[in-house]
Amino acid sequence: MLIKTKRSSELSENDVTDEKVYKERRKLLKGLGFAGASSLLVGSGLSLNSFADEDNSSFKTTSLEFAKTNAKQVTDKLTPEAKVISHNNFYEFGAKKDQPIEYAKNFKVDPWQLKISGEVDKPFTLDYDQLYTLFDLEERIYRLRCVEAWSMVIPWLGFRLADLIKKAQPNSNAKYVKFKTLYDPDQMPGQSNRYLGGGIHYPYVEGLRLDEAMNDLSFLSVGLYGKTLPPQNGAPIRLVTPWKYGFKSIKSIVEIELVTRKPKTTWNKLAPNEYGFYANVNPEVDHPRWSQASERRITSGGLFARNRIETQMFNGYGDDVAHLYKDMNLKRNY
Ligand SMILES: Nc1nc2c(c(=O)[nH]1)N[C@H]1C(S)=C(S)[C@@H](COP(=O)(O)O)O[C@H]1N2
Ligand SMILES: [Mo]
Repeated sequence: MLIKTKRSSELSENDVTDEKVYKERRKLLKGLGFAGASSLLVGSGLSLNSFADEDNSSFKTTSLEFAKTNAKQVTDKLTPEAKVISHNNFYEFGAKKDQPIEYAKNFKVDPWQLKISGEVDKPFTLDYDQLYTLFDLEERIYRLRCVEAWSMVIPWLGFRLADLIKKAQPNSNAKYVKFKTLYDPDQMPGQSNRYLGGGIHYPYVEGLRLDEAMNDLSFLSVGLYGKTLPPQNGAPIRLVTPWKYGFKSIKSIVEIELVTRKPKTTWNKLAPNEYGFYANVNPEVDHPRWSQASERRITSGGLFARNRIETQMFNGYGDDVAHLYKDMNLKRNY
């Protein structure tokens, strides 16, 4: 069983959520011997879908064991799981928010291969099971701020991107990290149907500067709300960079390559004046077509809930990341 020591400055899960359902489910899982029994249930054929309440996807998610605490928790109320898994941007499965849950429900994630290559001394490839077993999984509750000015608070499960990169031993030519989503038009209807796929040129690609990638906040997520990722959220593995607009958090990754030159990125190629390489959340730099000063927080409230909040610089993570950009003009490097 995996226990991580808790720093006194850290908040526990109790401090950050009153999501009773979430806790009840965890208790239930523990009671049934799921959490902590075998180190991992992935691939065992066991499914928790039978009591995964309102989930209407036929995709099976599985409980994962993880450490409960870490350094980066936020005090915001969690966005309910039902909303996290039904309001998505994943254009490979349709450009409308309610399409991915429908079009991704038969997405096959096992077998999977994630390749780490490029300017490294020890390239390697992970298979599906290794995504969950290579590193201890921990929970990170992060804000996710979409460039479209809505946001959520999501309890992710996963591990530091830095841990994966260190394992590959980058050489001195490695300056950037390039990410690629699966290209499989047979499974991803948006990749062959321009209308569904929003005019994006696939595969979806993203990139980070190496120091951004090595920052403690940069996270590879393999789960949310205690279970493996549903496909619409980027199964089996996706990036989460919480101080950047959501489009940097590339889903269903098959390749991570260490490179020397700044990689091209999907939204920047599509509309370079609207979406930059850095894409740091910044309330002072508006999108050409709308303000970034505030956002709509997606909560348990209904349509008329008062959920308009001010957007924070670096999405509130400035203490961790502002130093990465200290000599940069953030208006120019948007
Ligand atoms: N491959 C891929 N990754 C993607 C996207 C996408 O369309 N394709 N959408 C991005 C955008 S715009 C956002 S806001 C987040 C949404 O993540 P979520 O659906 O898990 O909330 O995923 C990002 N990752
Ligand atoms: Mo987004």
